[in-house]
Formats: sequence, structure tokens, C-alpha cells
Amino acid sequence: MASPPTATLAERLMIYLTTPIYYPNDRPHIGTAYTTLVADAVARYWRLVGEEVYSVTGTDEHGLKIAREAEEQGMAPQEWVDHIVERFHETWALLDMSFDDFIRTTEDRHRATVQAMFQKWHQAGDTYLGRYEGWYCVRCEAYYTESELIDGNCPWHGTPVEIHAEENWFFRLSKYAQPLLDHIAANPEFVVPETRRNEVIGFIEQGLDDISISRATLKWGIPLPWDEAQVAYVWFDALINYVSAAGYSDDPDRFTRQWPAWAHLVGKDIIRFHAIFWPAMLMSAGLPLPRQVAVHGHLLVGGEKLSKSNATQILPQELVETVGTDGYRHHFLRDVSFGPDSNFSWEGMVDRYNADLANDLGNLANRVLHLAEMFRDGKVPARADHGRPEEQALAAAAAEAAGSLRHYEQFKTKQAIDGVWGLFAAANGFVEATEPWHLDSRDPDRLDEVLNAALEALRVGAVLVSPSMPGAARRLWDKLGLPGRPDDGPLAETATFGVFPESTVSKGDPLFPRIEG
Ligand code: ME8
Repeated sequence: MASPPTATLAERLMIYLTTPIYYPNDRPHIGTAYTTLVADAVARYWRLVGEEVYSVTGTDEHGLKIAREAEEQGMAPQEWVDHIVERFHETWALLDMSFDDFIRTTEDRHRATVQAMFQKWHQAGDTYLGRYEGWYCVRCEAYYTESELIDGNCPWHGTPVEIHAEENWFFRLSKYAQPLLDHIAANPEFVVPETRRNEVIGFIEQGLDDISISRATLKWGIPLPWDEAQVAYVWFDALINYVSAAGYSDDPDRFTRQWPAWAHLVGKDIIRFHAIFWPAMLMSAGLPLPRQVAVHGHLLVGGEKLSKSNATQILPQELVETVGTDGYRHHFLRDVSFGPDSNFSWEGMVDRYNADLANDLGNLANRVLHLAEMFRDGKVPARADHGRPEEQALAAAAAEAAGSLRHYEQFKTKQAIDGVWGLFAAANGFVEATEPWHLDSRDPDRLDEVLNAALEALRVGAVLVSPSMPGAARRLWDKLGLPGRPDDGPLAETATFGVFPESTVSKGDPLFPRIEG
């Protein structure tokens, strides 16, 4: 069987980027917020470049876990998820997330798509009735074989598993083992990073068993179109959100332009669902596969100031109170390398804020704006001398910093921001070297040129931090008295180091007040 093609970037019309849809069983924590944040920064990068973007997050609302939690709360499942989903909207707003869509699996557009996909597998002969008997972890909503359990417990949660036995519909996953291996071999970028790709290959090579895709004993789910007594297994419901949100059942024109996805961003815990089940489900339905499944590691907790031992216990709100939304975003995007596990520490976050934001960027902005106000009443002439070595070095640093944003295309947020910080280091060096505070009496024309170049570095800097710190970028833009917004783009024009235009700049409050203690 030939594996379907993966569209290349040049062929595609839209950058369609997804996060997992989260279980609305609690408020979002710093782990779920991490995936969402990386997706948001990358989506903002593509918009800045000038690409058409559709970025989606959402909630995974069916299944046994949610049904049981609702029961514990004494609520109907729908009432419970409606309540919790608000916490997600609040947190994403607090963190300045800019999604184009938020999909809930209880929506009609999703229900229709799930039923259509199940019907396709059924028609393709990929479903059959069988008896499932084995181990189930409700927290993962996943089946495990005896050998996968650790001391008889769930390998992820370490908690007891349940024995489940019932008559279910099965999906012929085994049939897709070879096509999946062929697809991964032909598309080395299908799963990144490489260590995760090898993990997926190893898993498939052990052999794939057919999998139960329906539940007879659960009511909280989407009924199968040909057997209404059974509801869809929650993972075979949830994964379909990616085509539902692309308009499969309610906007076929958009679906044609949007599918296949440019990338699904996921944590390492759900790799086999995304890199094995999902492509097999798409192959069976005759749909093309996403270009990429990009897998990141987990946030762990270190440091001493936190009493919590697990990242899932820390809420973004607690951190935003200290470092603000932009400080939060900057820390996770610059300090967490995409791929390996990473330790979160309170001290690391505050140190990062003071070093990068209060010092490097905040002081630079304060200083330059202060000088512009003091010597030129905030009105710096559009006067420049780009022939000078100091200005040339600054322009080169700006070009290099702008080029580093390309790392966002590989989710390498740290490298992208490291590059941007090269511009702030160069701009601080430029101010030190040119000593504008001595120039007004000695060489006023040179003062105009120096202030103009330093303001231009701040302008380009505001453009370049707009994917990672959209709020701070806008505040800096306003201080610079510029029209429009720093993220108006296209990047190729707005990040080009030129002559700072006539405008009235104002220092105002510090961009990033220092955090003491
Ligand atoms: O798995 N560090 O939902 P979920 C980093 N509903 N990321 C973390 C993390 C941590 N400590 N903990 C969680 C589900 N995440 C399913 C998904 S998709 C069709 C269905 C992030 O609420 C990471 O992205 O348990 C992980 O994959 C996801 O949250 C799991 O979220």
C-alpha cells in the first residue's frame, strides 16, 4: 500500500498549527501552557512573516475520566465541562494567546466529523466487532498490555489500572504498521526530534495490535453511526478534532486549503497517539497526513521556592503575578529547549527576568528614551550616518537577529530569542561606545545620528520580540510613538534596519521594573 504524500511548505496554502486539545478536568497548568505558548509564538512568527495562519487549541471533553469527574462534582458532564472550559479561556487570555479557533469535542461540527470518519473506516473494512479484555488507565484514557505496566501500575502515572472487558468495535491498526514505517522512512521530518522518531519506529517494529475504538458501557461520548449502542473511544474521538477544526464537516473550501496540517505540537506523553494512531486513522479514511508531529519534553520542577513537586500543580497565574505575562512567556520560550525535559525553577525565572528584561532590554529602552527626552524633547530628527562602523555593526546585528527568527519554524524558540538578544547586546554596546550624553555640546549632529540609530534598534527589537512578548512589544512601540503595531509585518520590511522616522517618543514608566529579593 502506498503511503499518502505529505505536503511540502511550498505546496500549501495555509500554516495550520495545532496544540493537543486538553482534558478540561482542571485549570491549565504550566505544562499545558507550555505547549500552547510555543504554538502561539510560532503562529505569531508566521503571521509576522506574512503567511496565512490557522492556529487551534481546544478541549477534549468526552470519555470516562471526564464522566467520572463530573459525577464526583455532582454535575452532568456537559455542565462540568462548560464550567471548566472557562478556566482555559481565562488562562489563555492572561497569557496573551492568539488562537484562530478553539475547538470543543462536544460541538456539532466535531460530532459530525467523528461520525463521518468512523463511517469511512467502516466502509474501508477496517473495523470489526471483537472482545476486548485488558488493562485501562483512566487518567491516560489508554489501554496497556501486561508487559507495559510497571509493578502492575500505569507506566505514566504509577497509579492502578482497571481491568476492562467488553464487546467493542476494533480498528485494524496492524494493517498500517508497514505503511507507517514507509511513510516515516520517506518523510524524515514527519516526527521530530530524531530521538522521538526513533522511539516511534521502535514501537511500530515491535508490532501493532488492532485496537478497540468504542465503548459499550459509557454514555458520555459520540455514538458510532452504525451502532448507536456504542460511543467512540475518547482518543479516536479527540484526534479527529484536527480535521474538524480545519472545516471537514462545516467548511469544505477551507478544509481543502488547510488540510493537511503544517504541524501538530504535542508533549512526549502522547506521541504514539499522534505518530501511530492518527496517521493510520487518516490513511484508512483516505486523507493526507500532516507534515509534522513535533514533540517536546516535559517540564519538571526544581528549585526551592516552590512547595509543589509537580509541574501540573503550578498555575500560570501564580507566576504571572511576579513576572507579568511577558516575563512568563519570555522565560519559558528562552529557557526551555524544545525536545528534552526541562526543570522549572522560580529562581531561574526571576533571574531571567532581571537579566534580560529589566537589564538588557528595559535599561536600554529607558536610557535611550531618557536621552531623547532630555536632549531633544522626545523629537529626534530623521538623521543618520550608516557609513560609520558603529552604525554598520548595529545594522548587521539587527539583520542577524531578524534572521534568527527562522528558528521558530523548527520550534526552536530558545535559539530564536538568543539571536534577538544579540541585537540588544549590540545596541547597549553602541550606546556605551558612542557616549551620547557627551555629544550635545561637542557634536549635536552626531547626537541626532546616534539617538536615531539607537531608537531604530529599539524599533526593530520591538518587531522581533513580538512573537514572544506581544504585550511588551506593543508597549515599547507606543513609547517610540510609532503608527500601527510592531507585528503588522511583513517581517522582511519591518525588521530592516533603516532610519528611525519623525515621531515623538516618551519614556513613561519602566518597561520592566526590576524584581527585588
Ligand atoms: O493528553 N510539561 O490531554 P492533557 C510539558 N486530551 N507539557 C505538558 C506537561 C508537562 N509537565 N503536562 C502536560 C491529553 N503537558 C489529551 C490530548 S490531543 C488529540 C488529546 C502538555 O490535558 C503536553 O502537550 O493530558 C501534553 O501532551 C499535553 O499537555 C497533555 O494534555
